[in-house]
Amino acid sequence: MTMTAHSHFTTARRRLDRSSFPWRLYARALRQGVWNPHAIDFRQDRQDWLALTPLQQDVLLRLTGMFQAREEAVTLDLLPLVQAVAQEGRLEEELFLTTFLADEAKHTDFFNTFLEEVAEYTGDLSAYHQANYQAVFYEALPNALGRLRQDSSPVAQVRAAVTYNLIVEGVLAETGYHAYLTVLEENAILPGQQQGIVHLKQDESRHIAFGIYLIERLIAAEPELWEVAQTQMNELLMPALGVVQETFDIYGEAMPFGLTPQVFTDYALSQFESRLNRIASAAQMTPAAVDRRYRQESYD
Ligand code: MN3
Ligand code: FE
Repeated sequence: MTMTAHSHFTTARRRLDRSSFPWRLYARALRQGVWNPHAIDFRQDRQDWLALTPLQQDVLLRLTGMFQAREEAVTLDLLPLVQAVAQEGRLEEELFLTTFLADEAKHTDFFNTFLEEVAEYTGDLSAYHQANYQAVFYEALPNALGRLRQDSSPVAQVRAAVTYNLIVEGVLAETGYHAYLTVLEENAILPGQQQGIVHLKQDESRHIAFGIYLIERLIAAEPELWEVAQTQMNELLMPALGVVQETFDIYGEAMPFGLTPQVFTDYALSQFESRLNRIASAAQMTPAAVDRRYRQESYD
């Protein structure tokens, strides 16, 4: 569908729907999403970095190398979803999505700043992208989102949101930052990096909330899409968990910081399961009931 003319403007016919979930997410982004990676003081982080062992540095560089490319990927790949939502004239959703894309750009900048100011790393991080990581970030994510350029059908939107919000952000980003922050806190290192990760976690939680909302909205309108969502999740859950496993396999018993794969996978799976249940419930609801549930829930 190519839009060549506007039939009307939402804000001419009505005012912004401020009790809608997407508008409330947008309002939250206006309050919470205003942080500046360049205002973070990384001086102590640099001192801490120099006191780490080479193996500890290698683990943190590997994680950063994975986080960095992931943030770049989600920055590069989001636009077709924004466009699909815009084409449907969903103004409140698009307002939120403008903050979403800016958040991802900021996250890309944040890890880059860490590499420059703390690790002072000038090498190529691609070697840290192993087979499962490549399957998700080099293939599955750009495929699912890029598809929307030719086909913005509800099926393609569900596949895109499951891939982007539930797997890449839900299983991988959220879990990665949770475990990473736990390590930094327990070892009392990298205070600037800790501050940034706290912001990133808040940002990601808004993004994931939007993705779940989008998937529920689509499934409530077309319950058959629940099958599509499940198939997409089942296809991607193994490579996503494989990203964790292949990272631990590199270090074996020598893994520093007392890190275990369970810290990652237990958290990932419990978050994933509760979201799955929530989405499954939308398949039994009318679009109006889903909308009402979101309006009634407190999220401020
Ligand atoms: Mn991000
Ligand atoms: Fe995100």
